[in-house]
Amino acid sequence: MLEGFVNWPAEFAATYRELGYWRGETLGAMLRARAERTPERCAVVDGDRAWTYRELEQRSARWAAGLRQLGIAHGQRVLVQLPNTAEFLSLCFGLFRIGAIPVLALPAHRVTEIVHLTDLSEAVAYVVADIHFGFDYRTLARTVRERCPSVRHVLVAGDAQEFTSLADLDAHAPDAQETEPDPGDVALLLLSGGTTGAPKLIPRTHDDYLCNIRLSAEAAGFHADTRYLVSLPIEHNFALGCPGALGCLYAGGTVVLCRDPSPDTAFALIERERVTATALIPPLVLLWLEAVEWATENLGSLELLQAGGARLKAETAARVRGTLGCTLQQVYGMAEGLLNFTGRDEPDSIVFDTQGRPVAAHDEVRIVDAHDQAVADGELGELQVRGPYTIRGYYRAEAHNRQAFTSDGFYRSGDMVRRLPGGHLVVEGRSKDVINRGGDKVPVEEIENYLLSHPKIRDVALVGIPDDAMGERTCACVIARDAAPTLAELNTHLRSIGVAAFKLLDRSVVLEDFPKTALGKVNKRELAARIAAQPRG
Ligand code: J2J
Repeated sequence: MLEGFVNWPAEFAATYRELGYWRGETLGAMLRARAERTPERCAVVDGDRAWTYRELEQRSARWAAGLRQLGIAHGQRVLVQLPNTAEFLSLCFGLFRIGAIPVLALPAHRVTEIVHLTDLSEAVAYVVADIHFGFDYRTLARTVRERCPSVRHVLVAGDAQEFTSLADLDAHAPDAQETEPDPGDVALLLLSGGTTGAPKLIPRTHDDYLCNIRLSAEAAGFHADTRYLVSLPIEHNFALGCPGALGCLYAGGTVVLCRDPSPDTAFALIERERVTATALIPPLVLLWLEAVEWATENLGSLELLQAGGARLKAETAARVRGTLGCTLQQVYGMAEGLLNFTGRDEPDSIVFDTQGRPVAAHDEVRIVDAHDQAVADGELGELQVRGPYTIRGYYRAEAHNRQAFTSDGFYRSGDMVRRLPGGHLVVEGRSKDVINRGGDKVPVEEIENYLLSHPKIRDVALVGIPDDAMGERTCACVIARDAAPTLAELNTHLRSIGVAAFKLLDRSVVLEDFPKTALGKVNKRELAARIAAQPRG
């Protein structure tokens, strides 16, 4: 058992097995079974390359052998930061086969996040692309090598320079005798978007993640003819397993990889590859709806658009069928587990105005007040959940887990929701200090701490300002020491620390003091309302 992993209590595990949520299968075995059933079907399309199920399976077997040759063993962690490429899949399945654990970072992450995740997971290897969107990840890898003693190997997709080429893994003959991990073992570590402070890691087991994948593939109606476009970063839970790329492989369909979700790139792929389904965050839904007006590509193959990550406006939801010609499915999910989907056949009032219902009958969702007491249906409260694919604790985060989970094992989501009589949930807001910038989660405390190290800042409060396109944007409210810092100065400071671009500030204002609550804390609600009412200067 991986140290730092919080397992489900034995009686819950037994129930989940008995009820068929956990089926004792590993992710590697899932792919093998598909490759045996339909070896010649196309599993993955990446640019001009297309791999059948047999090819993906065989490649992952060779890569598993290559990874083992490097000394990477069962239970060890490997930090993976790749763009949406076929290599991501052969690497992850190679790691799954030997029981090594991919830690999934986003391509947008920079040195601060990567060093933190590497140290937290004590990753033995770091896998990157050479250059993606003008950024040279080998530079980042050099810093990680210097600062993180656990990292023994850097593997690079493309021009490896002084590092090991990922393509070299392909030269190995598969091991005759592989030892399968246990289905109850941790299969992967996902990144949390929703916690306060430094990013946390979310351990998902083979059993629980396959349950997540299967239930979401069913809810999305995936089948062998599904052609799923990976528009969002594949490392994100939504694009990876809800149902995402893995759910598409589970259903025996074809995964089409898209390097970026711009309409230019994505529409061309939808036409060329006859894509049937994809998933987007709300600002991209808006962008695609606008772009359709002038697009010349034929998007007629698209049957299903999933939208999630942040609240989709009902008016936007209502435009999807008429403009893109496909069914909309709202998805309210979290990397910690719980998934809610609207049904493909549900009435517009549900699909436009709610964020769906839990996908498992044994998702135990309770909506509570500030004292953890259940509120009546229809009342606003915090969503807490436990269930067959919801974690019982973050990885190596004992102190944080005591706050983030209740004593009876419910995850405190921090989401403020309302439950309608039919069980559908409406997400109204958040009790946690995280700004949801169109699906990208900005951890407030982390950014405030970085800003406090700026010499011109005496005090700072980061607030979310409502925004039509993004849902929220960030605004730093600053009390200056003397001369006021400009927005550009603050962002230069954040950049020099090395944070993901989506965490840079959209706006800054300088104030004399902050409004306070009765308890003397900064009243962020009032602060945000004041800023929102101010014209931009
Ligand atoms: C409002 N808020 C939402 C929605 C997530 C599918 C879809 C999204 C994620 C995800 C995911 C929302 N409306 N439709 O993992 O599998 C906010 C909530 C939630 C947090 C989780 C998936 N869908 N949210 O966004 O782990 O606040 O996962 O708790 O990144 O996003 O963030 P994350």
